[in-house]
Amino acid sequence: MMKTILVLNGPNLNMLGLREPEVYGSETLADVEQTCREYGGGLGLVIEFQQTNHEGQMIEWIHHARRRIAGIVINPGAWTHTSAAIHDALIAAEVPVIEVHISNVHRREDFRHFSYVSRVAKGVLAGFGTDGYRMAIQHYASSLEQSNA
Ligand code: CA2
Repeated sequence: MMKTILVLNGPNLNMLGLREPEVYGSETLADVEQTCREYGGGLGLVIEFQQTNHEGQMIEWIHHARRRIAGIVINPGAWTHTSAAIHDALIAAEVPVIEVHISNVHRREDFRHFSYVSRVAKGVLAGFGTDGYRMAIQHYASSLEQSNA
């Protein structure tokens, strides 16, 4: 059976490509979704792609991943730096997590240097623009292939 990767995006990422292109690039979130679906599909993965501006909705999607999803790719947006609730939900889901940031958060304001999510992530990608999403999917494709071998 095809494995599913859940790609989650937090607050304001629906604005991608519409404002601040110098920080976040010119691709829209719909472009990123299409790239993830095509790239993941080519690697034999099903991609579920979601964005929300509501923290409770994000927590529900993370809970629903339990025992159903092979890996989570999450750009938690500003919740990265504030949300113990998302940290706790990711632990409860018991699904591997890769944290993605389009910008290099460590080159930016101090408040972006701390992440609640990194503590529970297998790996973190920051500063590779939207390529980070593909890099995370590629990692799951190769690690899932190895675990099937
Ligand atoms: O670099 C990233 O991917 C971030 O997760 C993006 C968040 C920010 O709070 C994190 O510190 C780093 C912000 C997402 C907002 O995205 C926008 C995109 C275009 C225009 C306005 C906001």
